[in-house]
Amino acid sequence: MALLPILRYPDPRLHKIAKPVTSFDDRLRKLVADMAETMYEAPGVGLAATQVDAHERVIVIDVSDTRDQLRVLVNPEIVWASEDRQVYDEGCLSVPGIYDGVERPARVRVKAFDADGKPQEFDADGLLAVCVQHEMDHLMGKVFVEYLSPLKRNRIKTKLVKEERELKKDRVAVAAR
Ligand code: K1U
Ligand code: ZN
Repeated sequence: MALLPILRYPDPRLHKIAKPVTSFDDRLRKLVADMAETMYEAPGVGLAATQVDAHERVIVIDVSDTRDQLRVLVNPEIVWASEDRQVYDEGCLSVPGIYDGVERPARVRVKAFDADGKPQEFDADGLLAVCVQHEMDHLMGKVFVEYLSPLKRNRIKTKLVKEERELKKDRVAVAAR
């Protein structure tokens, strides 16, 4: 298994649209295992393949307190969404340190495959519903800050670009030692 680098907003690769998985093979199982390790280490409750620069419809999620209930969603689809909506303070491993409220359907029904190609269907509410929708947005090239006002989004972009510049400077200084 391996830890994968997570793309940081505003990296343009976060806006690529992921393609459906066509082969349920060892390569897919390795991607899933590496994504799960990366999500647990971050730590996060979800991760989409887009965030690790793999543009395939693959998501890992674990919203359990015990961190032992991994869900692998390959080619996920939302087949039903409730009319009632909830606002949740979302975070994102690609937008570190930023949390803000996003309104989405409170409950969804999801169809997907696991890493072996076995079909699954389940209803989600609470954090699981939020997380599934947030990760499925990533697969469509959408980052949660796009739900915020242009003013907030631009402030976040400026902050993260500055942080990235500082991180790069630090890396150069360490390499030159
Ligand atoms: O997509 C991602 O970057 C993962 C993201 C998922 C998410 C969290 C909350 C609301 C919507 C989507 C995260 O996991 S951010 C980190 C986080 O919220 C968290 C980390 C450890 C324990 C509990 C929460
Ligand atoms: Zn995210």
